[in-house]
Amino acid sequence: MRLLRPCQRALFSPNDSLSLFKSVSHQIRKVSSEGNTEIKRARDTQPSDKPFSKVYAADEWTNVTPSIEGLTRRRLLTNPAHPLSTLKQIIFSKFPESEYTRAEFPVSQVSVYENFDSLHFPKDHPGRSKTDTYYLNKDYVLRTHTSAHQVECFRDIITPGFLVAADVYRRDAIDRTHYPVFHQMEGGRWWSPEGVESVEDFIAKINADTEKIPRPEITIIDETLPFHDGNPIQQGQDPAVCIAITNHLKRTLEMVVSGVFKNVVIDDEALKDQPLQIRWIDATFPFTSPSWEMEVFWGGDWLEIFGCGVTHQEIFANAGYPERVGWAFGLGLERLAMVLFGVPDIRLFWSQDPRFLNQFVPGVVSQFEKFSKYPGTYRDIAFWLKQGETADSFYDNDLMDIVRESAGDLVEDAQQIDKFTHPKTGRTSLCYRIRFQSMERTLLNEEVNELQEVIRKGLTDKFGVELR
Ligand code: FA5
Ligand code: MG
Repeated sequence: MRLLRPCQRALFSPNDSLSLFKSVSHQIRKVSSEGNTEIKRARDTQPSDKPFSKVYAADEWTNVTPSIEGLTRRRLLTNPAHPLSTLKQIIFSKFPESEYTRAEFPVSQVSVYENFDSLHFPKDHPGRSKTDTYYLNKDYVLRTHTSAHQVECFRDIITPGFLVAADVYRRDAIDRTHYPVFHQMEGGRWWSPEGVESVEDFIAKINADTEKIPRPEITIIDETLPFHDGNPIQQGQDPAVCIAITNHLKRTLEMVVSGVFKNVVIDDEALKDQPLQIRWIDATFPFTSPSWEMEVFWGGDWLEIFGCGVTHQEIFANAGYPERVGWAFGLGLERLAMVLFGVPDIRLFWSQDPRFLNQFVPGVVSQFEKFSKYPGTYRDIAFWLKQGETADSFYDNDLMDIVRESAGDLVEDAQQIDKFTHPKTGRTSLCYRIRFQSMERTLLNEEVNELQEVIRKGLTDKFGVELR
C-alpha cells in the first residue's frame, strides 16, 4: 500500500525499528504515569526571570523591547479565573484525555529552527522578517505561534493527539483586536499505518475514529473542496487518505466550535436577530496542505478564529516518523474570548484592574459588564523621512513598537492617515494618528502631551526622521 510516494520506509514491515511507543525524549518528562497525560518540558518547568539580555547575546537581529520582555512574565493562563483560562479549559474538555496529551511550554523563547525551519517555512517567508517577529538574537525568537512546538509534540508525545496553549508574540498593528502578545491553542492528531494491512483498512481506521466524535449541534457553512490546485493535496498522498484525515479534522473542530458557541449569550439588541454564522474557507500554511480557516460572523464582520490542515509530511519526517499522517490546528484564544465574554477591546485581557479581573470566576462564561469607557483623545505626528527613503522602507511596526514602549496600554490604536512625496525635494512625509485612551481612568492633557513628546523623540532618535 502507498500512502505517500516519497516515503521510502517499508510501511508495514513487521521489524520496523520505529516503535509506536518510542520512549519519551530526555527533554520531556511525563508528570504522571497513570493516564494523566499532562507533560512539561524539563527545561521549561522553571521559567527564568533573568532579563533576556543576560541569557541571549544580543546581535544585529535583536529587537525585543523592554515592555515586551515584561509581558513574557505575565503568564495570564496561570490565573484560573482569567477568561482566557476558562476558554482554554472549555476547549480542552472537548478532547478526550486518553487521546490528547495536554503539553505545557511556559517559556516563550524558542529557536528559529522550532519556530520556522522545522515547519517547512521557506527561507524568504515574510513571517521570518525582523519587522514581523521579535528576535532575541539571530538564533532565538519569541514564538510567533504555538506551531513552534508541533515537531516536538509529534516526536515525543505517546498519545495520538496533543494540545498546547501558550502566549505568542508578533510585531503587529495596534487596535481593538490586535495586540503584540496573544494566546494560541495548538492541536495535532496522527495515525500510523503500522500493523495495518491495506489502504482500505487504514482509511477505515481513521473513519472509525471520526465516527466517535459527536456531531456539531450548530450549522457550519462549508463550501470548500477537499483539495484543488489552489489548495493542493501533498504530492504522493493517497486522495482517499487525505479526505479521511480532513473529515476527522473538520468533525473535531466543528464539535469544538459548536460546544463553545452553545455558551454564547447575545445580549446586544442589534445582534439578537442575526443568526450565528460560521464558515470554512481555504487557507495556506507552510506546514499543512491542504489548509483551511474557520471564520465566525460577529459584529458585522467575518472574524478568523483558527487555521488548520493536513500536516505536511516534512513535519512528520522532522519528528522522526515519516510514515505517519495527520492534522494540526492553531486557534486564537482572544478572538473567541472576546465573542464569548463580550470583551470589546483586546487590551482588557491584560488589565490588572480589579473591576475587570473580579468579574470572572474559574470555569464560568459570563458577560463582561463594561465599566464606563473613559474619554480618549488623539494626537497626530507628521514627519519627513530621510532623503532617499520611501514609505516602503519605513515599517509601521517599527513605529508601533516606539509607540508601545512610550505609552503602553494607554494607546488604543495608531494608524497612518497621510503620506505624500514632495514634488521638488522628492522627500516623503508620513502622518500617523495616535489615539490615547485608558481602560482605567481619564487621561490628563499634560500627560498625553508628555507621551506624545516621548514618541516624537523616539522617532527622531531611532529613525532620524525630521518632525514637521
Ligand atoms: C497560525 O499562527 C498557524 N500557526 C495556525 C495553524 C496551526 C495552521 C496548525 C495550521 C496548522 P495564524 O497566523 O492565522 O496561523 O493565526 C492563527 C489564529 O491566531 C488566527 O486565526 C487568529 O484567531 C489568531 N491571531 C492571529 N493574529 C492575532 C493577533 N495579532 N491578535 C490576536 N489574535 C491573533
Ligand atoms: Mg490567519
